[in-house]
Amino acid sequence: MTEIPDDHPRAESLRTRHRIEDGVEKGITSKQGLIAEGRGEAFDYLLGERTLPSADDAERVAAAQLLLADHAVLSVNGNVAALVPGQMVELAEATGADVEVNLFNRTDERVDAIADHLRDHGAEEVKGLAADARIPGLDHERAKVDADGIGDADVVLVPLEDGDRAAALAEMGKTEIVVDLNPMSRSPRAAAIPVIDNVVRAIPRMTEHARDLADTPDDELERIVAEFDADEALAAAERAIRTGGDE
Ligand code: PTJ
Repeated sequence: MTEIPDDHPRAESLRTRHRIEDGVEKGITSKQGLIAEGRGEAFDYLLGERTLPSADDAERVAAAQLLLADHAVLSVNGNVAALVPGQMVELAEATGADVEVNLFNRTDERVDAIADHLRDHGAEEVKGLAADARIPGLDHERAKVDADGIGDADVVLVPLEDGDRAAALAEMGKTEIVVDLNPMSRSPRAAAIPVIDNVVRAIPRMTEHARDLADTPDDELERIVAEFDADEALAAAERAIRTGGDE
């Protein structure tokens, strides 16, 4: 891999790209994951490769929602496993959530490789290997979930994917938090809490917020969640893209 100098104007973005390449080489990330990364990079560029204030608000609301959940599950696909494996485990620990592998291009080899990778990054239990329940209305591999994981969850964090599972989970009455760089994509539009930010920035910030909110009473957490306006969060990100920076 070519050394990326720290003073390169897009150093962080290039390092992220290399992590996805590495994920493909290790059998964690699908080749389509490279294309998804390219789509994400384009939106991140338009957003100024930074966390917008509206995204930081959404990350705090997401943390409050995860802390309030009876059973929260963080869904992990091949891109998320390559980009933020340890950070997902930390978020799970900070919020009491489970971690579950859920893949669009599902093969047993990739599920096992991702589960091992998450364990290498500190996960004690990884769900998604049993795949003994189905999300109704989905006819592809992403419908396969664990009955005692996403099947049972009341809150699901869905970072970075296409929109149909997001809509199907919402249909099942689950509260969804979606992280996606494209505010016009179907998944964040189906979410109760859309987070328009790069997963590499969003997940550590959610963990920080969860730690700050750890001792907050439930009624205060409920107020934080109730005051969130999903449409406004999406509109703020779209404005930032269209105006070249301002929300
Ligand atoms: O590992 P698998 O088999 O489950 O497959 C995962 C991918 C991501 C390949 C699959 O879900 C897919 O093809 O997704 P799409 O339809 O390309 O959508 C990916 C979405 O994630 C797009 O809206 C991108 O803008 C967004 N995205 C890409 N990279 C990032 C991102 N959002 C946040 N952070 C990123 N780093």
